[in-house]
Amino acid sequence: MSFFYENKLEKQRNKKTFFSLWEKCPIGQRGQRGQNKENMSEEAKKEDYGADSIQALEGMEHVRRRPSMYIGDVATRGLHHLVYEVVDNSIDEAMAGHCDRIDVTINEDNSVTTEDNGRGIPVDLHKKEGVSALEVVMTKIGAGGKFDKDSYKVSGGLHGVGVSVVNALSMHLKATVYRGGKIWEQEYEKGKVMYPVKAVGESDKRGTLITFKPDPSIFVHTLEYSYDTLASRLRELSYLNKGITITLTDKRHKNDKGEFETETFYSDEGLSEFIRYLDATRDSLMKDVIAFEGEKNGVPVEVAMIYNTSYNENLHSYVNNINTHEGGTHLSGFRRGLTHTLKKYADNSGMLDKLKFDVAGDDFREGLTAIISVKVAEPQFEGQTKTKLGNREVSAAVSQSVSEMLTDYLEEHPEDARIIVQKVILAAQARHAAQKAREMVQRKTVMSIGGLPGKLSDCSEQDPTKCEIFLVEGDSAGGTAKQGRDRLFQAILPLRGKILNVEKAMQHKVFENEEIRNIFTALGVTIGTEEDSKELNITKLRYHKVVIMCDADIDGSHIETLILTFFFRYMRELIENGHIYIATPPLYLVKRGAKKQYAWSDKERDEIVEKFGDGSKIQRYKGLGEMNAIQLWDTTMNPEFRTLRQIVIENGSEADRIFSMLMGDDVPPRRAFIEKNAVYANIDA
Ligand code: 0RA
Repeated sequence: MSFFYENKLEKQRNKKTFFSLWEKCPIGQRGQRGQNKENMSEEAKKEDYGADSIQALEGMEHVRRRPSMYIGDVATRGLHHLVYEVVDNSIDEAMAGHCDRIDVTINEDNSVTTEDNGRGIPVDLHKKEGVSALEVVMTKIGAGGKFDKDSYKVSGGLHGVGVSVVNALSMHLKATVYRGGKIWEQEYEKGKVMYPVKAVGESDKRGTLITFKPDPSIFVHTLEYSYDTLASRLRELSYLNKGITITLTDKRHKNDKGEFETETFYSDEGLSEFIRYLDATRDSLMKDVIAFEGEKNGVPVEVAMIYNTSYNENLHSYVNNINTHEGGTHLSGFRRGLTHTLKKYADNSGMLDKLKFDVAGDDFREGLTAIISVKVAEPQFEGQTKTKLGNREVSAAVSQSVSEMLTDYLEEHPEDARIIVQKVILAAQARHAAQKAREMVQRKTVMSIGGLPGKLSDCSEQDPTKCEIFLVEGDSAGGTAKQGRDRLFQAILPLRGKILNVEKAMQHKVFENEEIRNIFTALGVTIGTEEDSKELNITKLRYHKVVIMCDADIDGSHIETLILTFFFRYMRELIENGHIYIATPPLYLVKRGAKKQYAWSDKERDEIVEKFGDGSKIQRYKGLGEMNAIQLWDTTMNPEFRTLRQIVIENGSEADRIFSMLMGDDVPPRRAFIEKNAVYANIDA
């Protein structure tokens, strides 16, 4: 089972992604990223300024001083956000019916070029500003949208801030517009115009071409684009906006055949194809995806869904192409419409008559994979990560659309309808069984102190924000960690071997599992309320850092995957709130005489050997157990020197797909993935 974390070994210091799903943020000494510094640009750090002066700042200047306010952060996410921002403008053109092709290229120097065949940004004189409209679009914050008020901007990145923000945060940007038979051009440095818009030639092409190079003084953590990250977002966009051809080309290196890696994303059917892509490794209960689109009270609603044999609910919701991780009114509208319609159908069918207990909302969504995509003219985003839709009116619009369209569907497809109701009944029965198991978890946690697992070595600090818990593979490594830790703020919970694969287990099996119950109780997390049996309560979370610490080998990475799968399916909020980390123990110790140094990759090992010279001795750490308590503390647990990788969900639907593939039943796609990603094979050889 050698499939995890090549990146950890090969590139662990450089923030690379965890097969395109996870961003690894090195924290601690290597790649220090304090919260405050993180959100401030270099320029802002140099100069102190008060609230008044912010208002006086010109828009572009403000973007450079407070980039995180516009693009979320200045790490990997923000860097990629620049591309999404430009592409969003092209998507807008496409949605307005003027564009059907978008080409994205990562250039050799990590600059990015996007080209579309839309109308081209207007270049004529902007009356109010007295310069070319192109210049206004590129240099005025908030001017990025269309000028004609009829076409509202529905697409938009995290904040939908416009290309001028990309311009402000680029050391260089060149805009080329093909429009009215001519080629127009303008260049900028850090958002400042280098020369007035000029015609540089003739062409009957139409469209906009933008090349930008992110400013290293802003993006201090990394300038390296991840092909996989961009690819999964562009793929998602192509499903969400059918009929647009989007390409991605990586010009940084060539493959064995001497070609640049390139992919074309195109979807003819949109969401129903997206469902098939996401559910490729699950067994579906019906032949076709249930899909409908419509409009209610001015809200365009698109839904695609299918039931599969799994026990998981996978709902992915989007507003204006933005993944709304935290859900919101459109998602609750969908749930309500679905429950209401299926319940009515099931009641009328008589199939529930023999059931001795009630069917709950959850039961209608077990084994359901669904995508809800709505377009909202003025979306209000709320929640911790501003990905929760707040617009009240959307709830009724979605719920009514879903009710109407699903009612018709069930009437026209009685066979599918029967399959769904049967699945619902099974889910209700299983939930009934799970209830008791879950109550055991709850009772234990509620009773606190006395209820803590016997295997937990707790810390003495009471303030959860200062506390860490290490989930350690195996009792023996657990013992070492217990000796090596700082007992003031570090708790240790050893886990026995391989924890349950929750991807394949029914809920009640999960709650009956002792290791999993220990995790719940140790963390102080409870689950289940009257209305929603899966709702998490993390308000009593006892440790704000939950660190998974496994051997740096094949088994260790498998256990890491099992634990991450558990958190992803059962405590996703902990991941979303940034509480889950992975420890990175070293792979080697290189010694020569009194000199010694640890290495986290083969490359690093070789560099140290070179530095130390002949006579260097290399010790390979096969597992945590080979280190003594002091070594484990020094390399892996001491906050001053360790590297923790924070687990971040970069793309929710892609993460879901990969987890179901890795942990599910379908072998061939898993093997293909492993072969593409594995590196342990040659490390252990
Ligand atoms: C402002 C107005 C119009 C189009 C655009 C901007 C526009 C922006 C971008 C950014 C990337 N590609 C783009 N394509 C178009 C409307 C133009 C008109 O009315 O002719």
